Amino acid sequence: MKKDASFSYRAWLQPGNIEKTTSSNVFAEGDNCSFAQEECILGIAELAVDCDVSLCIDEKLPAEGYSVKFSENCVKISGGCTSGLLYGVYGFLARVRMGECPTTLDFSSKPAVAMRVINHWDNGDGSVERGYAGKSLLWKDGKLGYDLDRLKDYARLLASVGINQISVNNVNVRPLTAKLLTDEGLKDLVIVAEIFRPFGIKLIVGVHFDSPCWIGGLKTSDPADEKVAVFWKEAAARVYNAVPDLAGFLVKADSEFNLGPLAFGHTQDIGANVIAKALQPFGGILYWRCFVYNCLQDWRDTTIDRPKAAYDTFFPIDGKFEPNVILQIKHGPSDFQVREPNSPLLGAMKNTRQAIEFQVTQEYTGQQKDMYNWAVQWEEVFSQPFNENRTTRDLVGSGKEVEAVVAVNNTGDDDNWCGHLLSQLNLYALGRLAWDASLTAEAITKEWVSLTFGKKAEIFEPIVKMLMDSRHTYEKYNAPLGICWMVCIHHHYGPSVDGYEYMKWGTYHRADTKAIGVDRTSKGTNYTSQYQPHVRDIYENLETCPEEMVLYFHRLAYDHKLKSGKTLLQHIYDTHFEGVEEVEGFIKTWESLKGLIPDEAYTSVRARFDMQLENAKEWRDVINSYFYRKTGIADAQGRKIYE
Ligand code: GCV
Repeated sequence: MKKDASFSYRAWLQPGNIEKTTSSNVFAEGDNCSFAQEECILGIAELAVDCDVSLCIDEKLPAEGYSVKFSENCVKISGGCTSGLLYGVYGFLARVRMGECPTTLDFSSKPAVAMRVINHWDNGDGSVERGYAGKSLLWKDGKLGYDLDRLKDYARLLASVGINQISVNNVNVRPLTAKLLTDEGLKDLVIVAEIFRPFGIKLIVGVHFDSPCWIGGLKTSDPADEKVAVFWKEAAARVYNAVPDLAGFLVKADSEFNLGPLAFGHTQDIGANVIAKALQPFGGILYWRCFVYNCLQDWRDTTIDRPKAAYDTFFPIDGKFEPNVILQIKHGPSDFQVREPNSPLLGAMKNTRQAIEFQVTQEYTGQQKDMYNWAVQWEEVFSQPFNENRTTRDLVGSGKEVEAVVAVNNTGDDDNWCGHLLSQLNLYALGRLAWDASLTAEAITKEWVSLTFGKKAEIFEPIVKMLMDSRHTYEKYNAPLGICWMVCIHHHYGPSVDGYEYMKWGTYHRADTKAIGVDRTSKGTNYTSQYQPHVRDIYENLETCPEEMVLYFHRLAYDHKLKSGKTLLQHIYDTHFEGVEEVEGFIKTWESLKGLIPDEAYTSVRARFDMQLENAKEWRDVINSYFYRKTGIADAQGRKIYE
């Protein structure tokens, strides 16, 4: 039984979240509308606008694009294909829900990138790696298992923001999920594909590089071995026989204890190409992740610098990949930290297809206990320069250099999908930015708030403001100025300044009593040389390096004067005090909404703020005490710092 009467279960365009007024007629012109028709009619009938609506396919439109136009007392929604039509209906519903009058509508839209992808890090036992919203929506008891209605609602949520591919299992493939390539596993995959297909969403399967041994009975997974090539060909044929419209496979190799080509003395292209060739007869894509680094580093060795790993591994083999390989590159060279520069690999390879990878789930950004608007950070990511003429937004917006936007999802079987109700915004934002990279975080935030809470100023304005502030507030009480990684080890919530400092993972701040940071300029690890010359020069020079990430590139003394005139140390103290005060401010704002928004929404978010406040205080006190103890220098304002 659907629970869509409950606020927490609902999200932006779910039927039931849309107010009914009067009824309208919906006409579908031509049989080829039928695929999306049921969903379109359902949505429009729920909305019930005061005019008729006609739906049609217009092949002259861009394939997934659409147009919406009112004329002669009828809103005509046309899509370039059935998915385009569906996106047109969602676009129409969103505009009306946001207060536009159907009779004035005249707009068209098309996606910037062809592949708009959500990766699930869901395990066969129903747990979700870095998941903060309950159990998996897709897996139960060792196999694909789900609540059918819920999964359909989920498909609608994703399609309503233009997502068109999802991977169904964790990139850290374990024996249970490796079975997806077997006849047994495929039975379930067929059913899941049927649920997502009407919403224009294709499935991706995460596969383990060692599958030839794990499930193929071979003694090696060496990609140069002929038997291994045969294994992959047979596996691909079997999967495509069951799910002919599968988008492809996704591989995490040579990373965090997952086997890869390196183990057999090969470069990444040799490993990827054997699988890619097996997918070619079926038009399948191979997403190959670039998160390749040595996670067994010696912290004493200052010559190795983890952020250099992806570029060092992949740039030299640009052009060597099969045409159906897409390299999936995390947006930053570290790992979805609160502040880091963009990966120098993005856009650098001229002859290799690329995807940018984001995290919607809040692994390092408050784990859906703390409010965090990723869209603000993604806008900053898109605004970073690629060279003197272009930004990352241009690489994505052209749909050429970066052909796919991928993100690790933040949903689970919690009633409100995301654990923190306000984290729904992040999933919404990801879809919107993948569709149109030129959208601002503010525009997207306003859309989501108005779709979710309505547009009454006394509700709309404070919620938008809080969400817009949330990323910088979180950053204030987190690791300072792009230093990264001061988190508790393994689970990554809360502060532990030296948690990773003497470990193998390559994530060091190297703080001593005088200074902090790793010199990544040409005088240090020379990481800066991986950027295009214009950008390299910006980061190389302390004067031009953006201050908010200065500690990513430079090692600085605590008494270094920042542009504000404050010392580095005083900046650290101030921001950590401010972060807590701002969270206290969020709580006051939220409390002013009591009675104005549904109780369930009010109560659940209010409870999250208690957790956030505790976290912010913990960060403030641990970070400030750490630096006070290192330096012995007191806060200029004499505030309480624990000794
Ligand atoms: C799926 C980080 C996370 C891991 C994750 C990995 C990845 O290291 O902590 O949980 O593994 O990134 O992106 O593969």
